[in-house]
Amino acid sequence: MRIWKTGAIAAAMLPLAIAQALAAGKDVSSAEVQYQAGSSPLANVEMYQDINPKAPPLTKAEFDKARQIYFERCAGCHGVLRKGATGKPLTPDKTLAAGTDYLKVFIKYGSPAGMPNWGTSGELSDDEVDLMARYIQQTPPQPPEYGLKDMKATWKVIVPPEARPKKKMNNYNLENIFSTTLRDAGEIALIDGDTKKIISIIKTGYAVHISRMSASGRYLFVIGRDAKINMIDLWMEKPDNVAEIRVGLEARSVETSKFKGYEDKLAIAGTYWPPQYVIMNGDTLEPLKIMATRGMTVGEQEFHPEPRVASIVASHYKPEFVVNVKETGKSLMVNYSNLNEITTKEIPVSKFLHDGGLDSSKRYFMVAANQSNQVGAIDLKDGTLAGLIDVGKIPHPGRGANFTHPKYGPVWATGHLGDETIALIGTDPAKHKQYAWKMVESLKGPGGGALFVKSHPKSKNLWSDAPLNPDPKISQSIVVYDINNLAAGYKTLPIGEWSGIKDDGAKRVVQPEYNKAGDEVWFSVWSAKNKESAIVVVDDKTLKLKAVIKDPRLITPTGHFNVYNTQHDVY
Ligand code: DHE
Repeated sequence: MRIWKTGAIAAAMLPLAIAQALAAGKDVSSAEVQYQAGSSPLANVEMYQDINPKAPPLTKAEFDKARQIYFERCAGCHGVLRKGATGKPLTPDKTLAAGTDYLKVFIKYGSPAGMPNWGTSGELSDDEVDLMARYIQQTPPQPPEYGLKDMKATWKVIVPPEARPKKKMNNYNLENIFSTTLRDAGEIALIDGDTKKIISIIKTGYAVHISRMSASGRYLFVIGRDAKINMIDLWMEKPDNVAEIRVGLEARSVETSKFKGYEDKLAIAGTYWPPQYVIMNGDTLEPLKIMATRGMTVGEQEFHPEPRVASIVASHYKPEFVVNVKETGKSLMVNYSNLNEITTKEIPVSKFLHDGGLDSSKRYFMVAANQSNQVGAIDLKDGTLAGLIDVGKIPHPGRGANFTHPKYGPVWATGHLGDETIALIGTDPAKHKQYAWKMVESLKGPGGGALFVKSHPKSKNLWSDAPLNPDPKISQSIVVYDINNLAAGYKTLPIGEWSGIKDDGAKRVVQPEYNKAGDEVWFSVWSAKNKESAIVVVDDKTLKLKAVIKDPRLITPTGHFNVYNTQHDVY
């Protein structure tokens, strides 16, 4: 695992004003940089080179190479249009003033505020550092827009609804199947939760981010980072793709309608680029309605040209999807009952909305505003912001974890990327009003770099991973708390070691996920694509190893989703 050295040398060499302009702000941990700096599929998209005569020249070949490097390494933090996201803006007004030499130092050595040391780490050669310093002084190229016609050109109904089975045609216990992302293989594995055998490996888009279930539990939807959605019919003799579509150039979220009367009727996906979401037919993925998210930010109320769509959740209270828009910091309540004259209510929450999940009553959606160090509680019944809670540094809940705290009643938990704590937030304004929408407790964990927490209504355990912690002892383990004795602290289980993997792979332990019964917990042990990975299953009661699933086809497993728990929002 790379640990970014943020450069004291670089800071010392740079004039203060430039250091401040380009890197000022909060410290960024190596975990955070690693997390944000994932490659964007936009790296392979052809873009128009707009030449600014004031900037150092670039040939077309240099422009194409630099664009590719930018989208592979920089866009996650600095934004597609370089307007700044979690990293600082890199627009020509700022970069031209800094000049090539200063920028080269910055790129080569990094900065104390979290800019990676791309040159001294060996990731970029001196020539590439020079190229990037020139590139970011030029006008940022804009990737193409992507409308209905583009979507339709990629849309395939592989098995039309009338040709699909009328009943379940296999003997699998569908509710206990796990859909596991095989990130770098562009596939998912369907794993039988009862027998722990792989049912099938299904080709998908690149680096599937999440799996979501239709309300009935029949259809599984997965979305790749390249915005390709696959719709898988679990009723088939051998579950497989029945429809697919590419809804944009880069994406992370997909969801389906769950309100009574609309079960399995619609699907929705949000894109990072272009900044928009699309509502589709739930049977076929036919794109029906595209809505843009460009607009004003909360707080300063400034226009943002590329506010990405982060998490999306279906309401159980109304025919609505909650679409969380990252850079503008708004949750949109999108009413899908009339797609022709669609209504959306905009709830200002806090900037940098990212991931989140429902509370145990399913009335409130708890969404992390990660760079704002806050969690918003959206009331899906009243369509209001019930609370905005200050938590630790960079909350990252996944969908979070719900349990009943012995003192505070129902709480929802999130871990943090930027510190070692787990925040517990009271979620029951009816019976525990004094604790509702407050951080009632902050548990101490082993270190930062946590991504996912999990619990289950039938369990007394709370689990937390820390796959991005720079210490392999922490990233290769899991911690577990006894909900009835949180004061006792956590126990550490060496999942990476239990996997029995002998090679020197990263063995990052990622995402606890319960089986349907709530008596075992599954973990991915995630190594690079040329190294062995595994899934480790632990008995929830005894905390002992129950099974290790290994197979050469299990390449880079990351997220995994139990059908029943995903369908019913159990976490
Ligand atoms: Fe994720 C959820 C975005 C990096 C694994 N991730 C999400 C969601 C968003 C998001 C918006 C919420 C979707 C929803 O609920 O509708 N993730 C991003 C990024 O932008 C980011 C920071 C950088 C990137 O380049 O993608 C990023 N994510 C990662 C990873 O590095 C992880 C660990 C491995 C991977 O596959 O890339 C990862 N993200 C996940 C998983 C979920 C997720 C497993 C679903 C959690 C859940 O419980 O639902």
